[in-house]
Amino acid sequence: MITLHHLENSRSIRIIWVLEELGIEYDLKTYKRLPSGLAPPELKQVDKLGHAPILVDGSTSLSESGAIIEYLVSKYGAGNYTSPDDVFWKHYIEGSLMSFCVFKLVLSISIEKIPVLLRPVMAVVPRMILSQWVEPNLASAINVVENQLSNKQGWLVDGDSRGNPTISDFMLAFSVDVLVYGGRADNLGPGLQSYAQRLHQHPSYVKAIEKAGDYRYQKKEN
Ligand SMILES: N[C@@H](CCC(=O)N[C@@H](CS)C(=O)NCC(=O)O)C(=O)O
Repeated sequence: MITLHHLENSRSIRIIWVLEELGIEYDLKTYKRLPSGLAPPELKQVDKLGHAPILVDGSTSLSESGAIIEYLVSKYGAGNYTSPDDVFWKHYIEGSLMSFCVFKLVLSISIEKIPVLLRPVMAVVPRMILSQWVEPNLASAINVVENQLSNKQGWLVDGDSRGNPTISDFMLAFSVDVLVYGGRADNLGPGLQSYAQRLHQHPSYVKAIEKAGDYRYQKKEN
């Protein structure tokens, strides 16, 4: 039996989606973040890295969402859910796009935690890092994805031969949610916006969100 160790409001939604899309049976163990935003210490007892997601399949225990997705698709995907183009996107999404998303989130939160009266002085350095390094890099990473998605009606690399999402989409979904619904990115292009809408109507993704517990990265109902 497969067990997925999932942290609320996190990348581990990617793995819930893969499990739902591939129709794999699994146990879901959901953890809440500590008030600091970190994962609770119990996750370290499952895997020494202590980060979500962690997948346990019999005697195999894996962390790193990209590795878990590749493992599930190659073991349970019956040759589907892949495209030769995944090689670039799976690394670009986690290595470049997500890195700059995380830098932006961490620096923005740290600035917000500085008492308002002290911000003009104490926020000078984090604001400089944000404006000179993080934001330009994040904007160009977003642009790379937007260019790929513009004029597309389907998946990031057009799906597999049966029209299923591929590894690129399983990786991208969380980044799209953070960008489109996370409230910290302005002026996103129509490619990302419409991809987010399609994703949130895709049955297995809808199911993944239902199962994910607290998940703040979704369209707010008016
Ligand atoms: N590159 C890793 C990132 C793992 C990671 O940082 N997970 C976050 C959730 S999005 C986490 O566990 N955060 C809690 C913490 O840092 O304590 C992956 O793709 O799995």
